[in-house]
Amino acid sequence: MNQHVNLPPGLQFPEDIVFTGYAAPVRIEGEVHDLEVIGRIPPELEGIYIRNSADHAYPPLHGKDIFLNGDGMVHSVRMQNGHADLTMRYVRTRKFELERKARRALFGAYRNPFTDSPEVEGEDNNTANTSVLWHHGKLYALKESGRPYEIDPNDLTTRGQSDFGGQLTSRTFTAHPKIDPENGDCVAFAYNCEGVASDEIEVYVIDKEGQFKSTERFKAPYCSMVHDFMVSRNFIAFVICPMVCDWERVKRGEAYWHWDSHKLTHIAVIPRDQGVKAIRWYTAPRAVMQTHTFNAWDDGSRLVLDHFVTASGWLSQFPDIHDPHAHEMPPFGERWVVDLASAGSEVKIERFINHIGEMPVVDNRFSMRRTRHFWFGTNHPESWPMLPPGPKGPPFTCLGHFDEQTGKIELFYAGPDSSPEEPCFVPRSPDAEEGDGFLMTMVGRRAENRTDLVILDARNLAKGPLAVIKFPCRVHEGFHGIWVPGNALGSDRGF
Ligand code: V55
Ligand code: FE
Repeated sequence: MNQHVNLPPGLQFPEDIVFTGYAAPVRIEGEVHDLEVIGRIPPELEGIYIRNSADHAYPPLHGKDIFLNGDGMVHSVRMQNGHADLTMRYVRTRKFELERKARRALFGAYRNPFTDSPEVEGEDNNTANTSVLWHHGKLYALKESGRPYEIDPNDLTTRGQSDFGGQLTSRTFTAHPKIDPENGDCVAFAYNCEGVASDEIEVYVIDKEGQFKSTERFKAPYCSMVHDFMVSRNFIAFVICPMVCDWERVKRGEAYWHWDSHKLTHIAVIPRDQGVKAIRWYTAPRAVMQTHTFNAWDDGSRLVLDHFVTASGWLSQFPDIHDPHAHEMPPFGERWVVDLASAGSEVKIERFINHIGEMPVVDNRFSMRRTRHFWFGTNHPESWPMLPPGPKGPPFTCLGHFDEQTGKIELFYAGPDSSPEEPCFVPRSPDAEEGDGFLMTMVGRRAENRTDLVILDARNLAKGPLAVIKFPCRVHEGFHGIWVPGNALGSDRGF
């Protein structure tokens, strides 16, 4: 409770779910060397775990905001010889720099330039807050509404906005690029290529030196949020969901996205060897929203898409245009099968992980082919109590591991008042078999207002942590992270 309601407003964050409790802005930058370690960090773990988060630097211009609109704050935990060091640093976006100078928020609602202060008209609102990409020896902070920001992997300082040396034609770039494990190509895309409400999508192949091998453009059936996509050995697939953007609504100052369940969910299938000229469109049997993807694979006659899917949009943030009272539905793990041989356009849907979950992960050395192991964040209310909902809904209490060969799901329960975040798989060695390695995740210790990084045996989650790396403070809840092996960073980085 705010006990100072009789004082005039100064610099205060709102008293709502986005800005209080474990979700409250942290805003602290710096380093902590030699974190406390309970147990033993496996000696194979030599490298840096890096992840992105949305940590509002200033109270919102219009009194409230959604959590997706916080400023990009990158956290890294560098591990070597059983030691761990934490670094936390804001991405120096144009938005961050302008607001820091003004000592207040200047940009308004999520991605809506019509709600910004006049003094930042025409300025880039990118928060760079969603994920990080390590490719061609460079680290980038990504947000789907703008261009990448290059970050120094050593100290997380910002080198500047990047268009990959003039090669990126879109004004935007996805936060979910995929690396092809066979040749190191980065397969990526951009939507809203021409800015607000644009229905243009571009597809890129970037080689391991950072050179664009191809840029191709196609039009979506309507403008919608294309947060993630899927790549198999031979195909690229986009699931176009009716989380729509309409220029007139944006111009009136409304939310950037609305859920329109009267529209169809479309699937675009693009053969990687032929590109967008050979695009084929399929339709899902009902209007649903893809949240995040595990992986895709094909076997000549079928294209298989494994992902989390919800029967509604993200209604707590982006309203339903037909039913303002509609409830947000939880995501389940679904397998969508596209029959490549058939002339029809329907996809077959099965619930292949019958758990509410999100933040799906596979062993990326085996992605684009059929994988055996699947990890995700989840809950198991029959065994362990749910936690009070935060801005993203109920926090996870568990991580799950689905072994498709045995058909079993094994859970790691993080403990009372504890919430794991997106897991990150790290192989034990470059040539270890699929799934042989570690799963690491930030864990919110909510009662203590603190965060840990927990390391598990990826194929034995129920055994509990191999190591718990304790932070002396809370770091803001995040979205997506990666592991960069020390040998990829080179000896000039101290590895
Ligand atoms: C997502 C996250 C975003 C965003 C749009 O997780 C979609 C989905 C952190 O920002 O802007
Ligand atoms: Fe995401």
